[in-house]
Amino acid sequence: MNKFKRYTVTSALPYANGPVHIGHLAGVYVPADIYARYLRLKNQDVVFIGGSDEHGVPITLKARKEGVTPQQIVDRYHEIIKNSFKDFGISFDIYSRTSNKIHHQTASDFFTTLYNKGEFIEKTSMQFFDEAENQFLADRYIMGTCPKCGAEDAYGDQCEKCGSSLSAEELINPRSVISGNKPILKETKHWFLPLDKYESELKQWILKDHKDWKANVYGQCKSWLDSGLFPRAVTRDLDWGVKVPLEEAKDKVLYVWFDAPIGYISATRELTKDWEKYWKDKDTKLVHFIGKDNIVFHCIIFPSMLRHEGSYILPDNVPANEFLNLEGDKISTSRNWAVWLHEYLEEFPGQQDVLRYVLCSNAPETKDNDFTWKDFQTKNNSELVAIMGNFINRTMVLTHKYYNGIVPEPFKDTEYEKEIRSEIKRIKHSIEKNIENYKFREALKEVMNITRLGNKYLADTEPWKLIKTDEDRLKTVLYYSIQISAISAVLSEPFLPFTAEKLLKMLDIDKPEWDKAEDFDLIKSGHKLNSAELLFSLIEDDKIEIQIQKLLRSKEMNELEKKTVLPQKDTISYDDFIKQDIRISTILEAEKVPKADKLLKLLVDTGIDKRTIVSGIAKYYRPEEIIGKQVCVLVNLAPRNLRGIESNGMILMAEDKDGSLKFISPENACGNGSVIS
Ligand code: B3M
Ligand code: ZN
Repeated sequence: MNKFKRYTVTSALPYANGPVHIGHLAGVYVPADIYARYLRLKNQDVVFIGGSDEHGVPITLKARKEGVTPQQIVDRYHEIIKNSFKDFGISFDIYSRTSNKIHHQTASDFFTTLYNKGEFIEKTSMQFFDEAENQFLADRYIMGTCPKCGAEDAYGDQCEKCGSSLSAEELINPRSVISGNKPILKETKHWFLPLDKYESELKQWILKDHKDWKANVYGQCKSWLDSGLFPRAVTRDLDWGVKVPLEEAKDKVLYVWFDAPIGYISATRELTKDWEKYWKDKDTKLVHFIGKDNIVFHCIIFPSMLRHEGSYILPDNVPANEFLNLEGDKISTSRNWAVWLHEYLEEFPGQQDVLRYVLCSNAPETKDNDFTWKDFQTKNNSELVAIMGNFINRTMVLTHKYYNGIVPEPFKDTEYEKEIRSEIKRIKHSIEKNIENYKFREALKEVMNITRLGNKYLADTEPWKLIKTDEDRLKTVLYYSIQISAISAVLSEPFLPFTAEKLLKMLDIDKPEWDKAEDFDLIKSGHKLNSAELLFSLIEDDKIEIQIQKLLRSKEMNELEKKTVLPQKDTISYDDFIKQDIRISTILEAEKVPKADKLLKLLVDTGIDKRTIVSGIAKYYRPEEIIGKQVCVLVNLAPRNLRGIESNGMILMAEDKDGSLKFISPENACGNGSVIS
């Protein structure tokens, strides 16, 4: 790791059109935070950059849907996202936003430099245009049938069903997302980055020089490069975004994927006057943490921009993760199939590290993975509580019990202590190697091995027996257990920062340096420990059940949305229709039918007479709430016998999508017996 003098660590800028969920966390922010925290503990010069992506069609579409301005949307979600990251312990050095002035300036200048160097191709072409709305339909403003898989709701840039990346002209039956209209084609001019011209340098840089990249990243790049690159438009006919700094393009903005990655640079400028060394010095290691859907932008397009601007370094690595699913299903904002960070923080206060732990140990590093609430509970109860929490607690309690919390003087090391020293050294080295190779799951496993080792040590040496038989040995065992506790506080910090802090407080020491965390003298004999506190607590079934129920409700709502209206029945004649005699009637009495939980027995005034009707509405109405209500009654239906009661007619009901029944009542009171026709 000594090849580099400093580190610039970026994490994808989330669109400020919704809150952050566990998929974002597991894919990007948890690994990036572990990496940045580790580097800081190693005394490296590091900036960890984050911010909201506030441009692009996802923002304007959301604003349109809610009838507010794009600025209102980004203001709202930027706050939510920023606060939830902070409360979750994502240790950004800056969390900025792309609507900032400094960003508009930086992105605009970047474009100008490329423009002045003659990098762009200018091209006039026909693009979809919504005549009624007087607007070009860029990216997600256009939908249609996917030419690859036939899905009817593919966007102009991508089909979410099959994952193909598309261009708008390929869509079958294109329609405007704004009006639903069939678009026309209209001429417009745009500026393109000639990726085809960069193909061979990209092939060299990625396929030859970066064989070290993760297999999923390398593989995706290879398939892009193998199928040939094309010029890519970096301007759009939209009014929300960074204005194109050209007189002839006053009504156009930069493509969101042109300006967003420049946001990393703008944020660094905002953070420090010394920003250039983090972006322009070849002794700086630039690492982008992203999700797999962002690979092409960070491995092909942005590096091409950086290289041809001329003054910037290129990323050393782009450790993209695959996707995290939730309870076996793809996480989806529109279907509300997600665990939202801001909600988790409210519902599990003080338990940030449990989620950090579960997301890291389950991170989709090499393939898509699944988050389940049951697994969350198990990982907490049988790993965090039973291994780490248990060891620390036993060590604290024993030291308080036998030595009033004062760290004893060790007597003499045996073979066992020598083994512990070398095992801790091995673990520490393995954590380092794994973090530096972006294998955070493996690293976390090793972190747990520290206290696993501690537990075994206590079980093997049995201090509770030693107190009677061999106090010298007892002192040695407790001394070592305390050192193991301190070592685990340091080495777990990147993963479990809240726990590490709590543990250091219990041990009453300042955070030791990473490199010291293999010495067994982080805490001196004679030092007094603070009182013991539990590091983790058991998560009971009912807490998990609440979360599962919450997801089930989402699922039900989605099913309902999906249910379509029944098709129309066969045509009937007017004569058929007027055979039905339907009258406005008032319910006079209502009572439950014994032993029939669906039925109510009603007495209704039909205007013609007062009669009894048995109706299957008991699940939807209580008897006392419907007395006096006016309803529609089919009065000439042949009498039927229901549970021994003769029913003379039928109350007309509307059946909702979920199967529930609702009365059809006149808008204003009507005379009983009024005919419905
Ligand atoms: N906002 C896309 C995303 O959230 C985009 C990332 C920008 S990183 C410069 O997937
Ligand atoms: Zn498709």
